[in-house]
Amino acid sequence: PGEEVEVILELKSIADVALVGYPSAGKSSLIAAMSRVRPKIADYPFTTLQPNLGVVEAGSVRYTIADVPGLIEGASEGKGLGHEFLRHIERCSVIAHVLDTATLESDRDPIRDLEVIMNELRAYSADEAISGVPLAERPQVIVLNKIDVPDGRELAAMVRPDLEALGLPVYEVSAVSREGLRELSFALAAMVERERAAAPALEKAPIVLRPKAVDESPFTVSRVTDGGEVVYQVRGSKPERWVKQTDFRNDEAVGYLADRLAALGVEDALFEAGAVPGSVVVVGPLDGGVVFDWEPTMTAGAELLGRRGTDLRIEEYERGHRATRAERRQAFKERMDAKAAARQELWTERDAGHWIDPSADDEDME
Ligand SMILES: Nc1nc2c(ncn2[C@@H]2O[C@H](COP(=O)(O)OP(=O)(O)OP(=O)(O)O)[C@@H](O)[C@H]2O)c(=O)[nH]1
Ligand SMILES: [Mg+2]
Repeated sequence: PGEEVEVILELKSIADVALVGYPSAGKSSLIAAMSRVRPKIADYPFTTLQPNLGVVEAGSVRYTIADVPGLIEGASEGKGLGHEFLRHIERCSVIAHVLDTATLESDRDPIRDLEVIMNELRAYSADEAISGVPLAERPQVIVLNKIDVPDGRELAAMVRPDLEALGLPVYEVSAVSREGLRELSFALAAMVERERAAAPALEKAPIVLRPKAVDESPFTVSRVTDGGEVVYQVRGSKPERWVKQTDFRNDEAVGYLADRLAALGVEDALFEAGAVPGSVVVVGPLDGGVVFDWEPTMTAGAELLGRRGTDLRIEEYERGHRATRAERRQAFKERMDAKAAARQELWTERDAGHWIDPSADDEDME
């Protein structure tokens, strides 16, 4: 029989380089200028809602580049579909921050923009099993875009020293005039090659499927016919393990096993399956399991009837033992008779007032 499993597979875009930045920074314009993809470009935020994937050729190096939808402050908390978008960066080994230099009139500037995005990357807890390195710790570059705009070029020159002070390579480009793009694409190619050499196993990592744990029944009881004989078969890792661990020469151990099986519900299940005292019960496989003639534990009476465990007769089953089953049944019957007699004696004593049954009903206490 096969096993039923539940699997969640998540597809994440995979690219060597992720273009990351505020909406309208020019990410789609850049991927269009550097590769053959032609994504939608517009002057309103969140034009891109699904990443576009492009192939860049720089000399002999081919690598993929993705323009991730724009991020805003609070993206790591889900703002502006932040989770959705940050997820796409997870399987990119190099992060290129695209900063808009044509923002002079607004309340934004490249330095502040970078800080915001960096904070979001730091706050985003990626799926370590898939991505390995936290986003904020991946190799990063700064791309100052829109230097074709006069104010943009000026602003880029102003902020460059501060950005370089962060230890990140800085490239001034224009997706419109294509200035600086060749240099940028070769620089990215070199970074990608370094990453590929450093982590060759990343893409080839084996796919691990973790089946969701199912709350399965700890055992099954089935009524089977074995060689013309009706046998109640108990299967289940717990009962089978317990039986294997039991030393059947030790009455205490056998009693303990009986208690555990009863607590697990095996007795009730046997009753339900139609087993009666004396029925043949096999715990484990029919061949090689442990077989015994079933004698239900006497929940209230067991303590009163002598040493713990003497009631339950269990024998390790081996091939060839079946012939003796009739004898064992006979012995069992005799023991049951003896027990019935002992029980009768106890009741007689109780009725005579020698002792009080603590489990008896109130009316019996009178
Ligand atoms: N002058 C100038 N404008 C640019 C440049 N790059 C992009 N733009 C303009 O900036 C606007 C936004 O460009 P997109 O490429 O759509 O920006 P995006 O980063 O992909 O934006 P979202 O998809 O919304 O995140 C468009 O009007 C572009 O024409 C550039 O280098 N120079
Ligand atoms: Mg876009």
